[in-house]
Amino acid sequence: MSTTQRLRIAIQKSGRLAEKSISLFMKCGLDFELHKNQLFQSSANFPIDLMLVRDDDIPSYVADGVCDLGIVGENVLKENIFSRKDVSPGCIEILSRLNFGYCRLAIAAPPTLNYKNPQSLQGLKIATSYPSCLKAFLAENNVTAEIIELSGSVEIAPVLSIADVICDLVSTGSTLRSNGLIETTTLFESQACLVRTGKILSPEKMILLERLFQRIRGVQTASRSKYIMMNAPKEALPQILSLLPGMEEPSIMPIGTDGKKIAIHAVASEDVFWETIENLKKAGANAILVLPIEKVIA
Ligand code: PRT
Ligand code: ZN
Repeated sequence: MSTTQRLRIAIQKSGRLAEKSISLFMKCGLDFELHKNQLFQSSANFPIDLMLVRDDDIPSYVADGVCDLGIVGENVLKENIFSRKDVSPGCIEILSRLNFGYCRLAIAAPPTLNYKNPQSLQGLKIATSYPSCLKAFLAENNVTAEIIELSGSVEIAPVLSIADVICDLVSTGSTLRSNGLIETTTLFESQACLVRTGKILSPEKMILLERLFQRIRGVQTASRSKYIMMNAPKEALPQILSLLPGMEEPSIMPIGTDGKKIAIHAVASEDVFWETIENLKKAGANAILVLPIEKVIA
């Protein structure tokens, strides 16, 4: 098969999204012989080549059609779109949010600043690696402030008196806490997303994209679904069904000889929490089993 009929997907080479991006494709059944320091990693059992690059470059590779797809944080995508240097909105499309790489872009300030709302930023110096997102946020709030662009270690800017406050990515919040900063307004929430180029793809590539996307959806549905089995008295069935989240068309089978007990098997489309299991037990269920699901194809 010629390379033009293989899908090329840009993913982060190393960093927070790298491992989970590869693992998503592996869960989709794709095999890769991973060669370190090689730009392209080809799948032996699906016509896909992964291109391993810095995350900041992914939006422009996808927008230009160098790659057909990419996995990138929404934060990086937004910064590229707001800056309009390499990427304009129609050149790239989010196909799916991938439920990893969660973070938020937020303003953080020293407690002495007494930050109340975005207007508190008027006339201040703000350090950030996201100047275009910050510029758009300040304009939206009619605030004039000086943006100090830094490529890393933004959190130390206030202590070095380079800036009064910062605008940075936050995940657990521990970096801010250890630098004596308080998280305030969130500009936006972010997670890793699958993006596709706005360029027209050949019919062969569209078929590959649809096959891959179906597998990704299957992996995502499976990761939040559980297979649940239990036994219960027949009369407890209505209450049991009301307790189970997103349970569709359960299989109900009589067990024993007196017709008083049933076995219930079902797929729950949401996680099954311990509280739910305790409530099922109170409703009369026993021998409750909750199993992970590997693949779901509707
Ligand atoms: O080398 P390359 O350019 O590819 O990678 P990078 O160093 O620019 O990015 P990397 O690997 O650090 O992050 C990749 C992506 O992960 C980001 O673009 C986000 O989409 C996502 N992500 C999720 C995060 C975080 N969580 C995160 N916590 N990116 C960065 N951080 C940093 C943040 O900047 C701050 O310094 O972690 C610190 C805060 O973390 P907490 O947990 O202490 O709040
Ligand atoms: Zn980067």
